[in-house]
Amino acid sequence: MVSTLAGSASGYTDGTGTSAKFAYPSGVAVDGAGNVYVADGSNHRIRKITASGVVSTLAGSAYGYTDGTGTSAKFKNPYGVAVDGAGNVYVGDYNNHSIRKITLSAGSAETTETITANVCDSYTSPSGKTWTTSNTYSDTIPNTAGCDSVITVNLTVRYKSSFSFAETVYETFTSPSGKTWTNSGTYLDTIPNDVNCDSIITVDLTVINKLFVDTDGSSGTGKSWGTSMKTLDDAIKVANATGNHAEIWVRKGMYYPGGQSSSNRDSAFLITNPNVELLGGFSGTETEPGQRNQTANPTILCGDIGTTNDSSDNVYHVLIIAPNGSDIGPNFKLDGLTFKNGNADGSTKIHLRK
Ligand SMILES: [Ca+2]
Repeated sequence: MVSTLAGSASGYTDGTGTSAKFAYPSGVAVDGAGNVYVADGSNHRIRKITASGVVSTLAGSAYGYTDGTGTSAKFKNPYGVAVDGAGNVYVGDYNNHSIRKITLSAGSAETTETITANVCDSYTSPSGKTWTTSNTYSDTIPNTAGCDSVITVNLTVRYKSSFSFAETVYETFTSPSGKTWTNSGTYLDTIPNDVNCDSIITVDLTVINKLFVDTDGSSGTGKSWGTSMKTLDDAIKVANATGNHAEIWVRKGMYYPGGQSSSNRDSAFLITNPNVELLGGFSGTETEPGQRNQTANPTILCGDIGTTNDSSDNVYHVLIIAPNGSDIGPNFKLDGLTFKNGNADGSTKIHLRK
């Protein structure tokens, strides 16, 4: 049965188990307490692995030759390693052509290191302590030689969770996991994370799909009466682009395809979205279509472009409904609108204005 005590990809990282990295480790040796010493060749360091898999750097730093303590010492591609009964470590220092000796200073903390851990729900430290909340912890790992290791654990704990929230959006909602919904409803979604600590969310979704148009208003985004769009052309363009059920609420006033000053007789309000509700007769304060007084607030779609009261330059068609490749949908509706002054006196086929 083979298992991995420590290490993963090539690199240099102290840590626990497979979160630690080595670069071409060669010799290994084990002391009486179960600590493993590794000649970490291409990192030019001697690494120590405790019996519970915590990897630290015993000695060495950059490529070189320096005697000293801990990381102030330097090796060149250490290759072999051995440990005696007193805990002294001997290193075959390959490219320094020398045998190096590492003595342990008894009586003081042997190693101090920091572990960063991201876990799901709980974390068990090398000494057996279990923590369930994110924090910075200190832990002491005793060993039989009395040379304790003191570790600092920067712990981030994430929890398997489920939670609900209500969301009101315009047209579409993209969930944290990337799903997109375009209709009101209650949806379940699973958000995975990098420590396999999934969150299950329930979204109570309200999708608003109204566009507000007011020829006397400002050129807004159309999401409310206060931010209405100025032209019906723009609102229809937005509704056509989605293909979703969209209501266009048009305040009282005169609306000309392409604008009153246009000279293009082929201009028309062109609806290609088969699920549009085009509603007129609003005063600009309503929250429900049933509140309209269409007689008092006429919404007029007018083809009298160019010279006013001269029909010879008017548009051929005020409104064209041409859903792309389908019939109109169940939501399609025209209501509360007055059409006038189209002049279909042309002799050719309809030219659709896109
Ligand atoms: Ca005219």
